[in-house]
Amino acid sequence: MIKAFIFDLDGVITDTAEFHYLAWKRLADEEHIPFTRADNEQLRGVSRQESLKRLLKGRVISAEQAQAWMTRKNVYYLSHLEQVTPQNRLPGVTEFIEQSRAAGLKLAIGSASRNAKNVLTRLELFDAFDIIGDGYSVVNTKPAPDLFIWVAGGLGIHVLEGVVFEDAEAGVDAALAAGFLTVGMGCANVNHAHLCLNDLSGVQVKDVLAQLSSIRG
Ligand code: B16
Ligand code: MG
Repeated sequence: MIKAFIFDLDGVITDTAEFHYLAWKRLADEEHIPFTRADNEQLRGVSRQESLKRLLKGRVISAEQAQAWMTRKNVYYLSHLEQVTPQNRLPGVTEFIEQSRAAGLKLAIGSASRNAKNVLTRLELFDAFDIIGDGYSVVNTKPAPDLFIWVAGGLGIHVLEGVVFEDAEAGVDAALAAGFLTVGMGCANVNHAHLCLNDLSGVQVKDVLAQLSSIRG
């Protein structure tokens, strides 16, 4: 029986990928490292540290320099976050959360971001979830299953009782490795999920539950 929905944040509840791009791009330009929007797609859902590693494409920098660059990128990112309001919730999110609550489901966030609580506060959704797993919750980040298992523990559910909504390949990989049912959002990089939705606009919770329940039988 499905008891909980666990949502990734960036790409599912809101879209901060553009802000991540602008922040990494500024850093890359300052350091004369080529970085394109296509490169940015490879950073979806992975941690800040892994993002830097992918941006560097084999270039070697010291641990101190890496730390300083990540801090600088985050300062740039935070300056973009200042413009985030509830208007930045993705289509259908508000209604889908309300429907899920009305259906008696537990709700959680499972995000790789260390800024997740800040973003949720700006979206006025901090109190909408029973538990928030973020970039501080576990050591091993997506695609490792650890974060979603941590969230399931906090919710008091078995992994077989949860559904993870994810927009990133690494996120669906993590949820599948943990044993959850998965909904791929945006469909581009997530066609290995059990179900795929373009967005949550007009989506009925009862239909999602019916389709996923039929998969597990
Ligand atoms: P931060 P999600 C992820 O959020 C982003 O998709 C990814 O691009 C970013 O590198 C990661 O958070 C870490 O973010 O620098 O804020 O800690 O999709 O897992 O909600
Ligand atoms: Mg995401």
